[in-house]
Amino acid sequence: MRVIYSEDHKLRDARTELYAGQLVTPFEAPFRAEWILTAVTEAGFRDVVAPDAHGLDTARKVHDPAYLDFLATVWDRWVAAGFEGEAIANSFPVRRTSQRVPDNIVGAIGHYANAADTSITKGSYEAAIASMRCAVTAADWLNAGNRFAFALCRPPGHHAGIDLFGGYCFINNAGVAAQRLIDHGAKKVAVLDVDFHHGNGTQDLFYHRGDVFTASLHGDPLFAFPYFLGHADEEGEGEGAGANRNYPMAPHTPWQVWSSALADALARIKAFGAEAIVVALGVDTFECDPISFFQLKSEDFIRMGEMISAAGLPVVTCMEGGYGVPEIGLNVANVLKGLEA
Ligand code: SP5
Ligand code: ZN
Repeated sequence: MRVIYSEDHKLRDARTELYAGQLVTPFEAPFRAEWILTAVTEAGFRDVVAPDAHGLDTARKVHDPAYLDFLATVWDRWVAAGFEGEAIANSFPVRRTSQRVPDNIVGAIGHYANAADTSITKGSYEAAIASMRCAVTAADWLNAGNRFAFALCRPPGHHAGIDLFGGYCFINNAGVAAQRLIDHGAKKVAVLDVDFHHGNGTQDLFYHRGDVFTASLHGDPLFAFPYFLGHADEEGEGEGAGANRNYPMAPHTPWQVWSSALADALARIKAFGAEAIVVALGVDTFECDPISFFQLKSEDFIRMGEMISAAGLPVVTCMEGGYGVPEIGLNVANVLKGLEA
């Protein structure tokens, strides 16, 4: 298992997250990656390398280039407008409104936001690029003929859509990794999203494509972020019809129920003919996660890795969510152990 990690994740260290009507210290913070890195190396995964300095070529195939330009410039535009706080969207192009991109930065940030939980700061873009580079470098490890890579991505990516940021995500790392595998010659790949939250961004990227199967196991959006996507009747459209599968699950879902959804997803990934799996790994399914409501225990993450490995395909794992508690490191290491078992 090669581990790809960049210190540049620290460039994203926001002070604010709009949560429960207050600006709190963000759940998605640098300590997460530090704890995960420490735990995986202590568990014996010592082949840790920095990512290659990839540009945006692969990202431009899954994101709107104008959106990537927005990400690159939003902080400077926010500062130029004279604002002193972090950049937070507060006006949105909702039902029955125009989808033209406003010139005004407050309008532009609202246009490109799918949630107001994600404050943009100086350095957020640079950290997002480093995170994406981890994912591309991990995909290339598979392209070179290896079976497993772990991209210790931070910030996470699975809520980032074609032209949308939010849910702590800016560039869809797992989506870029999937594209990278396709560009290297894979005819079909799958993104398997086991983060507690629906992978709305990843679903958006590939909803009309027949070459990337997307599956997400998550808290039912009737009760959980991102609220507006992730229902079981979203199955893909056009070329992508039948190539998206959602497994929304109720509050307090335990491993026994969750793992039968995983078994179904893996069977569909095999039937689809995927040549590799990109796992969008959030460990916010853990029973003690501060913002989620599933009941997975630390040992369950070993079984999770084993089940995914039993599909017999190469696997690139990209870090997504998992918050607050020290066990996030152990839980990630357990998945990696299960994969290699
Ligand atoms: C990558 C990832 O896991 N992103 C998640 C973003 C969630 N942001 C909104 C958090 C709102 C949580 N509300 C839960 C209430 C618990 N009492
Ligand atoms: Zn999550």
